[in-house]
Amino acid sequence: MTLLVHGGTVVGPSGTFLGDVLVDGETIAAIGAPGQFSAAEATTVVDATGRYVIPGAIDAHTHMQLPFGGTAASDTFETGTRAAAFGGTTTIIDFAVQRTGEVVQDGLAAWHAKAAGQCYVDYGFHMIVGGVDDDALKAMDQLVADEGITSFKLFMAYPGVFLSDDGQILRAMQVARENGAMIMMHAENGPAIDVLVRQALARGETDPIYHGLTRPPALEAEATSRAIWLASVASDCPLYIVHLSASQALAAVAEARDAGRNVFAETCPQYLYLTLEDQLGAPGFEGAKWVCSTPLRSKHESHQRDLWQGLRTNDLSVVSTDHCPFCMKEQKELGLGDFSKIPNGIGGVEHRVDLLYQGVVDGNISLERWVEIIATTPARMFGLYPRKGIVAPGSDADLVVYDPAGRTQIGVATHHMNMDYSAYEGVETAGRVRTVISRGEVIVDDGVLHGVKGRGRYLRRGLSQYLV
Ligand code: DUC
Ligand code: ZN
Ligand code: ZN
Repeated sequence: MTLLVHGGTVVGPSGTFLGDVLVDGETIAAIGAPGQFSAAEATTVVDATGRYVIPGAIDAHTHMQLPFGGTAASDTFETGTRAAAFGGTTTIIDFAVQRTGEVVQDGLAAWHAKAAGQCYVDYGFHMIVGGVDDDALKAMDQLVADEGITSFKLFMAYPGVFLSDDGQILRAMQVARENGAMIMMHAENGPAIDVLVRQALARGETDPIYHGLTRPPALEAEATSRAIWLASVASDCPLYIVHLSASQALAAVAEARDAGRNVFAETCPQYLYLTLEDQLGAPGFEGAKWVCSTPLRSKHESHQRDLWQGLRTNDLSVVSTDHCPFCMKEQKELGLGDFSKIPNGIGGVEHRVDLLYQGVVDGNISLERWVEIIATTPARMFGLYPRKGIVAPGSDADLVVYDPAGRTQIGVATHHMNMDYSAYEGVETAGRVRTVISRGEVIVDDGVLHGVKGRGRYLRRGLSQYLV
């Protein structure tokens, strides 16, 4: 079975060129000059004339059906990976969860059970270690050696739920330094935030905007710096700051990177486009739609400008979504009258490719950088490269044919995520996903789903390629 994508412009981090892509089975067989391969001999032909051919995008941060705040994220692996496919994302890396007192391997088995047979695209797992103890530390070694899980998320926030104290963080970092794994850090000072939350509620400040105001940039910056210093004590353990939103936290990452440290960071589309005032501060309870942590930041400060700059300078290496959707009805509504009870999360797995392409059109990033931050770097960062993240012979034939002349309307009426609202309702972006190919199979074409549930495979990952 061969598939030919012809007439397109292949885009990768190292350049852009007119080229035809020949796929044999599940992998890319060759890339040739336009017209080099015979269309008559291909089983399937995809016309990419006037369009970009990019590697299938990789969302390295999703939370399908995550139990949180008395409910669970509303996308299952089925609905979430289907939405991902529509948006040109052909790989997700989701977070399996271990909580205090639980066995890490049991948490992993539970995540495999949720995902197996459900996914439209390929998937891997990071592991959240919510209870760092002797057994959990041993389990980290076992997951790296046997399970293809090479990254572990720790929390400096959510006391009593996920939080690790500094001693636990240091011990996990020491283990990661030894086995080569990446520590992913939710860097917010949770105990200090909880004080501010209690004080706000005591003053009668219950609206969603207080979620943001009680999680100020200083408490993201403090935790980010602390994580960086703790990693230095663990002999420069590889550290990846997730969902970075504040300029001050970015400055700490940039300083560490300038010093040559194994420190990396991601941001998310919501921090690049949405703000504390315009979304979280929407009238009444509307702002609940945008309650996520870290929170949206003030438009009167430098955050968005600095985040785009960080993407250009590589102080921010990746854009992931932190896809963690909750419906307004019966989920976000749990926090009516008390912002601290609003489940934290925004759904966005379907729109990252388009929202970041808008960044190209707006002049914030180059075309090549777009591909790098949505596909190539996540693959290299999390041990999937060169199988994923690049259009090259031998790589999985995960391809997106992207139409720069198209437009994408974002809204609840058209999206495929299991959410009763859209965080980007009414937004229209330049560009449109036309054809999505996963391991040689057209799974979405012009807005029509062709892939089937269960075709997505679990990916065992290697170590990050960025470590020294
Ligand atoms: N942040 C969120 O917004 N949701 C889930 C967990 C997290 O860290
Ligand atoms: Zn987090
Ligand atoms: Zn997350």
